[in-house]
Amino acid sequence: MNKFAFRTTLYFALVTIAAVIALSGCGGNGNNNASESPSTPSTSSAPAAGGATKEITVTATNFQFDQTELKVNKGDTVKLTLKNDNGNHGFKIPDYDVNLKNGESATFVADKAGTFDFACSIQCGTGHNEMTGQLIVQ
Ligand SMILES: [Cu+2]
Repeated sequence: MNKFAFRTTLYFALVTIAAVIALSGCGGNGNNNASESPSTPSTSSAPAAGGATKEITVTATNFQFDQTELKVNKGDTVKLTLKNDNGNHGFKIPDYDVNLKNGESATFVADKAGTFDFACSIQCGTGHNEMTGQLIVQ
């Protein structure tokens, strides 16, 4: 009885040691992979957040904007301000959820490349429909 119990205990002890060695080997590899994976996305997202900051003031008159083409680089932080010299005009870029009234500013990250229309957002008079332009994110 005692001998049998001792052998059984010894057997389980050996199995347990073998299992611990096997698990620690796998666990070591798993930990290395896990610590590399999170660092990869954080380095790749860093350049997007590190773009330049561009401050652009668009001046509106009856019936045009002083700039019809705004060029920025993808990843830039853009601070847009609308200034009305005469008339009552707004400034909208629907694709970037920008809609400004006179004197207002909007700051956004140009994270989508492409050409996006902007336009006057206030029905300002006869020339309203000609008050358009494009934001070019390259
Ligand atoms: Cu208008």
